[in-house]
Amino acid sequence: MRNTLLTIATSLAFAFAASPAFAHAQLERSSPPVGGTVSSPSQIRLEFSEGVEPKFSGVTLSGPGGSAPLGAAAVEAGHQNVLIVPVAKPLAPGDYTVKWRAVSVDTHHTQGTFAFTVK
Ligand SMILES: [Cu+2]
Repeated sequence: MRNTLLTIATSLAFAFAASPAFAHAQLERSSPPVGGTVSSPSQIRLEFSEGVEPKFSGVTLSGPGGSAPLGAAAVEAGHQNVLIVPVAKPLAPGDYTVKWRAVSVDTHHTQGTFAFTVK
């Protein structure tokens, strides 16, 4: 019985270590916030759980007028885990979808989608 439990515990540890969603660059916080309602933002700011490579990371933004023009993605000074993407033009009111992709400093890829509303 003791050996069986130990085997299960070991298997779980391996399952977590092998999971691609574990310990990579996950989105922890964003501005505009996920599901939030805001005035037209001047930038999209994404805070990840670990450092990201701005050359291989970025976002697309789509809304009522189609795809919104964005500037080049960069990391925030002193915060390799924060990706900043300038919004080129004021956004018309409506619902927007952010699709982000990130390559973390350990070269693992993650991606996700969230929505916000411009009032
Ligand atoms: Cu990783």
